[in-house]
Amino acid sequence: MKERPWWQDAVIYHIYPRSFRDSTGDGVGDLPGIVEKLDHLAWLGVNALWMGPVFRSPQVDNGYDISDYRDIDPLFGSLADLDHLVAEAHRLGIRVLLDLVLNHSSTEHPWFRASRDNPRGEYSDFYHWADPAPNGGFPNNWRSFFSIPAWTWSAERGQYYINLFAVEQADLNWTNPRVRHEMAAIANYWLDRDVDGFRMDVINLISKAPGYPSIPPGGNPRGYYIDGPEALGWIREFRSRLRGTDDVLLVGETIGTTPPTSRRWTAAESRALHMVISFEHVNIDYGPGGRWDYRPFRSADLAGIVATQQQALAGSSWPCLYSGNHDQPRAVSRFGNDGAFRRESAVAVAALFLLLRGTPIIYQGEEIAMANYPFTAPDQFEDVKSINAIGELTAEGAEAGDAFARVKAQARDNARTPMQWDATETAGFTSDGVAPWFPVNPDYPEWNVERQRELAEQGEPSVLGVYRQLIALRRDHTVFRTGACEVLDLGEDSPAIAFRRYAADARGGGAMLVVINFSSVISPLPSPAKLGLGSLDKQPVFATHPKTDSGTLQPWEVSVFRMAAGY
Ligand code: TEU
Repeated sequence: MKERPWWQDAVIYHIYPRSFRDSTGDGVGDLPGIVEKLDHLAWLGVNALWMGPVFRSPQVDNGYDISDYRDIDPLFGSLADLDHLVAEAHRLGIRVLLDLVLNHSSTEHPWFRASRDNPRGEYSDFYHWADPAPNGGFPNNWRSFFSIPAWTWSAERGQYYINLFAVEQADLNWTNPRVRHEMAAIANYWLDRDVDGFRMDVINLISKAPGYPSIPPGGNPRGYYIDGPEALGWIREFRSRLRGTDDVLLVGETIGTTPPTSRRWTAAESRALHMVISFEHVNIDYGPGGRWDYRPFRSADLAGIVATQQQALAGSSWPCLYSGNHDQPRAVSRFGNDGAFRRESAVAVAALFLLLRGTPIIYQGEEIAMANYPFTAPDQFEDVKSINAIGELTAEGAEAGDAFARVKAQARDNARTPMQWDATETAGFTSDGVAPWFPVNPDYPEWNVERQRELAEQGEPSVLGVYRQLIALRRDHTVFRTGACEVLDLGEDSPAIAFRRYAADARGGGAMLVVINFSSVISPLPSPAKLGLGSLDKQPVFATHPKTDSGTLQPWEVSVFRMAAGY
């Protein structure tokens, strides 16, 4: 009987290294700082960590612009520090995933310099180069994800190159077999240093439509540079070249993909990716104008998206579950209520993303309900994506205040403030007297690990304590790790989200029902009859609120019921 892959029983903890813990006193997080805090991950009960890129980089996009794939940027430490981190994590039973950025490199990478400066040299087609259009303009109408054209002119080469992100991030040409060999060689270099797998940055963008055709007006980039024609085959080839056993985890970040394509990427028979980080639920509040055009959403909208994701990835595929990361506003601010119900809603969001079918990824700070930062002016943004967005919105005629308000709510900067460890001067992120690279959220005296751990150990309500309980619930009840999942239809107007976890091979017998009031108002408890289920055990196996009456759910209340046999 084939052993279950380790990641299907795991909970992964996502670290943004520059904001996790600064051990050297330079104001920036580093690898020894992560080692200092591994006991926090062990206490939570997570089984793996994914850390953002720590390779040599000019840091234009905070490390997602790599100039040397085989060395650690001195900002974060050394190769020896990396080896030590891996060894210490393994000693604690925590696997280590690195963040491989293989769609593009920094324009400071030697490959790019050679490709730019020597059009007939061996690196000439390591990147995507094209002549100007007949009118002298960009070769086509593609736009970058950072609000600028997807092409940049190189005077040295006399051609344009593709940059789907910042100008300083040039897209590698995976059509070139030598590029593909180099990509696998990079991965094997880190596998030889005992890492356990990779999160693969925007890996579904590596295949561009031949000839770089423009996208028809109002068209979608899918097939042009999202989920392009060769991507699946190249990823399958990449995986076939990896050393190590099938234990090596590949988590693809697949921006703009769809649930059916996610299924194809992760189906066992595809032998491509094991899981994908998809975006349907984190685009839920995008209006017609995209990220900076906020649109409110209802609980039923989120339940519908989650249901679609679960259905698409049932069977041999495997979902990846997350409520936020370094590219998203803070989950409690986006999905919850970071005002009157900050603790309760943070727990409700956690229950949704920790108890569905799939592998949860917890982003640093979610376990203590870290919230969006109270930015007051656009010059406080550090992220190239935010800065470019302000420029684009202003160029489109938005008033300065409107442009700022629209970016502030959704800025990636919100999730990049230093981790809040305690109530000392810089929340314990760096040494007293040292200015952190980015400001600490002023709410740190109340919202920090130390305070929440004290509350948890006193048996008082704390987000951190509930995260630990939910992780234990997954661990202790097999059905949460191996069971099938059915998200129940409670109707468009229901503020509740409910789903059933059950053994795929039989109904009931340890099946669980999770019911969450995903709102800030008291709501009717959906009746078991309405849920189409038989009687439930009267006492929940987990509840955030004492069951006073069976008719209502308190704001953001979570209850998990064992279901009677047969359901
Ligand atoms: O992100 C992909 C990406 O496009 C998001 O950053 C973007 O913000 C999107 O609109 C999310 O809704 C990956 C990395 O996670 C990100 O940090 C990098 O900036 C990007 O790729 C380029 O490497």
